[in-house]
Amino acid sequence: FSSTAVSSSKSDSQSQGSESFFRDTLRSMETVYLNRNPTAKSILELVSSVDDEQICYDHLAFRTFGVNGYGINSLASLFLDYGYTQKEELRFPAKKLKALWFSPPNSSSQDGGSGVNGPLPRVFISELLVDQLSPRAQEIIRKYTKKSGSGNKYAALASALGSLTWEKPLYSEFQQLAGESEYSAWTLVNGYALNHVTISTHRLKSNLRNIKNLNEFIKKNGFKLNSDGGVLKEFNASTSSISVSPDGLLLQSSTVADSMPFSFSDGLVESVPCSYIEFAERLVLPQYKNLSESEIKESHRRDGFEVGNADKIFESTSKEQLTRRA
Ligand code: OOG
Ligand code: NI
Repeated sequence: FSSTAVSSSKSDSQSQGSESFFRDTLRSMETVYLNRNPTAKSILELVSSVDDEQICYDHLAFRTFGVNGYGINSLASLFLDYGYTQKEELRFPAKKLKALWFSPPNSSSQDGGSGVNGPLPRVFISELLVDQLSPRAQEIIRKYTKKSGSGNKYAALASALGSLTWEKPLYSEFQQLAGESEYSAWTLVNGYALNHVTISTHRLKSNLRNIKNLNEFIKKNGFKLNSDGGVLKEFNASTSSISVSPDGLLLQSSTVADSMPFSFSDGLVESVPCSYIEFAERLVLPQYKNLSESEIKESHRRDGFEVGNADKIFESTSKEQLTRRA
């Protein structure tokens, strides 16, 4: 017999089984996210209620501590094992972060489904460059990751369960980190939890497929969008919450994160930022401009991420945004 035939049929049956396990894992991560973030849940319900929309996720995003095996790779291994491909690295020197994004396997089925049942999303994973923080901040992060033992090996499991792999910190430690890096404080109390899902606006059917219309709709329904809110932005109010890549083809916006009470190990219960929801519109690449509407596939659109856009989206969990009026 031909060994290639045997191995290909074997891998076919393997990818069937593994895809459903993989999607179940994503579904658990999503359930944790929806239970903790009422704004994200309401917005997903609201958008799907508009002419029975099927929602496609553009990407899922996670945050990690880049220290002792707790960085990007601790979560990326799940996605790589289930057929994702590592793509470009992005750097954010001021925030002391780096990120990698991963493209989904194109073998994925269920193109008609919604959310985690739909086309598999891209994945964006960032990590804090812990070595660059102050000695005090490093001490806190190293203390908890060390206490976590081999927790980094169970990053995906922790995300699916909604558990921290380390002990809960003291409130004073959370505050210390928040003063230096909001990202580090967020990661200390949220761990590997899904940071956001992103609605792919161009794959909606109603006029909400235009991100401007979607933003107006979200605001009209009483939700607050992440924006710089700076004086200069006031002159440009209609677009202030939308980030546009230099090529003009990737448009993104996001809500301000919800907050939840968190029980710190010293008994204090304080409100901490959780997750947010993002919107992304990917326009058709210039070389495919002549394709008809029905011929346009996701692969004909602007792919990837953009440092300038991401830099602003990271602010969705910042204190400045959470305490902003209107
Ligand atoms: C990620 C922010 C960047 C994007 O799509 O560029 C991002 C985060 O807040 O962890 O989501
Ligand atoms: Ni994002």
